[in-house]
Amino acid sequence: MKFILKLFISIALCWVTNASAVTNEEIVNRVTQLDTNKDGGVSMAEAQAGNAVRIIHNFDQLDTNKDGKVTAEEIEAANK
Ligand SMILES: [Ca+2]
Ligand SMILES: [Ca+2]
Repeated sequence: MKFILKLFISIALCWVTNASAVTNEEIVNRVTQLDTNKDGGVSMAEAQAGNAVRIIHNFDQLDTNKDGKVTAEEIEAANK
């Protein structure tokens, strides 16, 4: 019984870890795709060009350092 419980917990932990890794990878991929001038962040113009509705609507909240572009790190921080 204890063994089954341990097994279940390790599977659950593994699933949670994998799920968050995929999410972060997806964010990085999306930012890379939208970042057409390759300066490491998505500007409002780039978000509009890529039709990134979630970034457009939340731009001010996502751009925490107010440099006019949203980075993958800023989106990850907002997702926590
Ligand atoms: Ca850019
Ligand atoms: Ca920023």
